[in-house]
Amino acid sequence: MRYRFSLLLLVMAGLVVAFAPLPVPTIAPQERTFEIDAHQFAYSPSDLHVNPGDTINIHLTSTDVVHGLYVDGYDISVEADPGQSATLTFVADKPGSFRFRCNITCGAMHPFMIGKLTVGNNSWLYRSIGLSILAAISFFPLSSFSDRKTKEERIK
Ligand SMILES: [Cu+2]
Repeated sequence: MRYRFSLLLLVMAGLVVAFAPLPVPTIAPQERTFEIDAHQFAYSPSDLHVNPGDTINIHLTSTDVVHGLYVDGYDISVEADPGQSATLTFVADKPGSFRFRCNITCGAMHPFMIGKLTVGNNSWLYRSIGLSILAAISFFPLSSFSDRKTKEERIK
């Protein structure tokens, strides 16, 4: 009986950790500008962090051949000619992690020309850490309790 109750409690705690809405920090949307250099075969910087609702200006400058920048999930792109800049402006209204990549074939290593746009914090990371901690905590008392139970049953 106590075993069932603690199991139920753990399942409920697990559901809370997995699905409860995180407190949303009230950050007013801002306008952010990123100067990104594109060259064979990388972006610099290649890791962008923004808050949901931010207006993003990406100034893409190519320092060698023609490069593009396509943002997965947002389906938007921009193209920069050699030595030129181009600007991509959009509102980061979808939270999550998105890859951006070159969409103009620029050479042998072109498929590896990628970067990452993170909109908001990665809540799934925190949730999975929370769940694994919960699993680690729950394993010991539950297993010792079920051991005791089987011993009692064996005595009968
Ligand atoms: Cu390319």
